[in-house]
Amino acid sequence: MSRLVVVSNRLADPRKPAAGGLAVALGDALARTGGLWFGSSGATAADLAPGEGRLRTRQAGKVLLASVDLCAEDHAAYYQGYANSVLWPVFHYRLDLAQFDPAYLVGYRRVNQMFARKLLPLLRESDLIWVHDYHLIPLAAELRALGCRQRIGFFLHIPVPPPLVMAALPQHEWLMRSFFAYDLVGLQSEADVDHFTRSMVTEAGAQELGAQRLHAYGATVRVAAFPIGIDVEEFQALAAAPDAVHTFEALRAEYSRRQLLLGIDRLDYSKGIPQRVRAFRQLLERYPENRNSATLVMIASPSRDDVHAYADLRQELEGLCGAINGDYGTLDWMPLRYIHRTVARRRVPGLCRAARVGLVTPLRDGMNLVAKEYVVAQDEADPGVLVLSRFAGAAEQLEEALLVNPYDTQGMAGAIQAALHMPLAERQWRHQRLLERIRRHDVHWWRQGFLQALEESSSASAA
Ligand code: ADQ
Repeated sequence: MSRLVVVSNRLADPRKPAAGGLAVALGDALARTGGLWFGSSGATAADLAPGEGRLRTRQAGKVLLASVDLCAEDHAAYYQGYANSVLWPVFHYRLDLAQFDPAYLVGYRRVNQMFARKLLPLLRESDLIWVHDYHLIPLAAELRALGCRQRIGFFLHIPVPPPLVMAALPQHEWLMRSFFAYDLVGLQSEADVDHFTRSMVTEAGAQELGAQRLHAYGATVRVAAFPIGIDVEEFQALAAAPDAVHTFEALRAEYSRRQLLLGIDRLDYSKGIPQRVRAFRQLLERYPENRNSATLVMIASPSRDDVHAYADLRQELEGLCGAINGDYGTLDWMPLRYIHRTVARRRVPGLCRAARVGLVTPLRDGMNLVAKEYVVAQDEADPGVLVLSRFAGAAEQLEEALLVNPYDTQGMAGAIQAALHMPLAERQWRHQRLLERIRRHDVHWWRQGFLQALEESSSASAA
């Protein structure tokens, strides 16, 4: 069995439960093969110059954790700049929010080159390398330039936009070319595979070879959908533990005569949070029987505060939330509770279970794991209803959710009304089907599927 090497922008200690399902699932696989996890530490060091990094290694059980400190300038250009102010908005179809500063791209390349230099000496000949997400797209090309011949796979956690959106990215040819240094590219959904393939064919002149293979620039890459799942058993264990049970009981008692709706996200413009608030307002307006009853709890964890677009979103949201409470609140009922904080992971299942309706309404999302967590947390005898944006990757799998268009405020209000008043039998059959699919396609299925496909691929350098 090959040793697994995971590379991601940030390291998480897989032994800490707060790390979440993905870190735990990758940690399991790493522990089995005695692996290496490589990424940035998130810390910046004043004594480093651009392009320099300080590597630290630490053994955590059978896993070697290797993290790299950057200088503040590199962190700003690579992480806040190119990754989060260019790739994130463009890949979420938000060209209006992208900041195409050429210095960002220079920093992004510089940091990826430095990561390749730091990683190369840690590699063994038979390693299987799994690179994660948009921060590291050119990493394989940089490793290959240094002579790395191991198999390298890439998984993109965010969506792929259609070809003409991708083409708006200055130097997109360079970015596309860098995907061909991988042996396998995994995407979240079939829609993403379609967009990716069409971009490569129209913009990079790639040939489709069949069997999910694309050929361009003298290399062949396999591209396929590997929809990510959650660790169902871990989440169920979390749901049965005291913190989640207490959270559930406290909310049930508080809302015994009211209906609770829940939204949990990072505060990000891709998550459709203002659109959700507008739909909730419309619900109260059009269906007055919900006044003094339906209560929306929204927990939005702080995210990327240092990027401009996020501060604007925060302001917009505070205005919308304040206006609803001002217009519809009474002395003993506030329609909306907006909390700009991260809740402890161990309380999330209790929150989900207490909510009659789970609102997951992104304008675009690679997958969205909250949708899956909400379903798994429900009481099978009396389950709540998932209202899910059709623009989340999860919608391809979760057809029995009430699928909505978050841009259609009236339509979304109608779906929320239907969810609040759905008969028990319908709630149960929808829930059973969703749960069954989420169980079958969990995070272990995802990881095994990807790694097996990578094992089977021949190295790009050998092709
Ligand atoms: P994100 O956009 O960060 O990730 P998402 O899938 O929505 O993520 O959630 C990830 C985790 O964060 C979930 O386990 C959720 O419970 C937790 N979480 C979110 N908000 C929280 C809050 N306010 N408090 C506590 N916990 C919170 C990217 C892509 C997604 C893709 C994932 C995984 O953007 O589309 O699903 O990666 O591939």
